[in-house]
Amino acid sequence: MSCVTDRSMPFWCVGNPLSDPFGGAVMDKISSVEVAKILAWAKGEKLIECTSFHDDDLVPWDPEHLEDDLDSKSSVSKTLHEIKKILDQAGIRVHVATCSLHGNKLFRNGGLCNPDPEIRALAARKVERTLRIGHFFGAKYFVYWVARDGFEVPVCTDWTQVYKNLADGLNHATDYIEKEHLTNYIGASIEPKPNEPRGQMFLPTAGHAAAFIACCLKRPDFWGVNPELLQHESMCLLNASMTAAFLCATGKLKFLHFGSQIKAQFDNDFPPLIGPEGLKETVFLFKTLQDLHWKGVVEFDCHMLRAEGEPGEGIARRKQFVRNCVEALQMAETLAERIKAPKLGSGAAAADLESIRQMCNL
Ligand code: GLO
Ligand code: MG
Repeated sequence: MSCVTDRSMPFWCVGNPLSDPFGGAVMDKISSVEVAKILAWAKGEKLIECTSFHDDDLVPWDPEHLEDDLDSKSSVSKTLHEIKKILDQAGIRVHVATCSLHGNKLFRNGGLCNPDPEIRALAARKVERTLRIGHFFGAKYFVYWVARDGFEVPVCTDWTQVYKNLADGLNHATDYIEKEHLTNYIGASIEPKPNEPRGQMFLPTAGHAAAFIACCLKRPDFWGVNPELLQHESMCLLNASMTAAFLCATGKLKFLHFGSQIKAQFDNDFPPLIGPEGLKETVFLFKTLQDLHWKGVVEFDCHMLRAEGEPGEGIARRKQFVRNCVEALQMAETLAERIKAPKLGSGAAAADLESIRQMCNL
């Protein structure tokens, strides 16, 4: 039995024109409306049920007009309505609204944890606008990804303020949800990451995030964690099955971000099962989730390989990318189902070999 209730493909993964720190975009940039049309196609093909977005994926942000979404005559409001019409007609639900606090250079030294109170206030207003946009689309979750809330040089970091500022920023988000009656949100989630874009991030692992929620936030039951497996775990040599099991045991596993990764490298964000490593970890992850009877949303958070982009063929390549992700997820689940319960205590090496034999039908 599949543990995946819904498959989500975010705007930022489909829209990506494939640039990296060493070279520019290889594919055509497409508008958020065009991304919505690709998602609508994917829903029609029965590949996905939902999507997610950063505010900036849909519409530009102007710090001089912090409430442009509320002005029905603004181009922001018009674009949001246009996108909603496409998603609604296709029957795509919105899973997550997340606030981009990493792209704009104003947030280069952090968003909610920025040492400058004026930038923190601006970040809070951007979060409010994102929450309103998410409400408009009926998003189920608000997500905080640590992004630029981190450091390179510990002695330049005001450790007396970091976690207080972070708690204030996240509590402000839930206060705003309550005050404005944004009842579409059934929860909020923290996405931990060890590093990149900062040298170190303030919530590097699922354990840090879960402890922070329990000890520092006003509404711990509303908050959970969405780990990114394999990428963020494998970057710091943690094991995806253990993270999933830990979050299930603590009742904090909200949903998964899913992709593939070479261990201890920069954030590869390879599509699932793609790349030289990770097949076994991915299959074992789904076996663990099946054994734990977890059921939930799997959201692809990965990107086409830059080498696979083809100038002039952006739409077709993007559609193929969505299909590949979904097929890889099905393969991982099918392989996980093939593994019969290993005899616990039978010797780790023997159990491991047996699972490979079953997976590969040997
Ligand atoms: C980057 C993260 C990022 C988040 C996204 C949602 O490494 O995975 O893509 O998932 O901003 O909050
Ligand atoms: Mg992610």
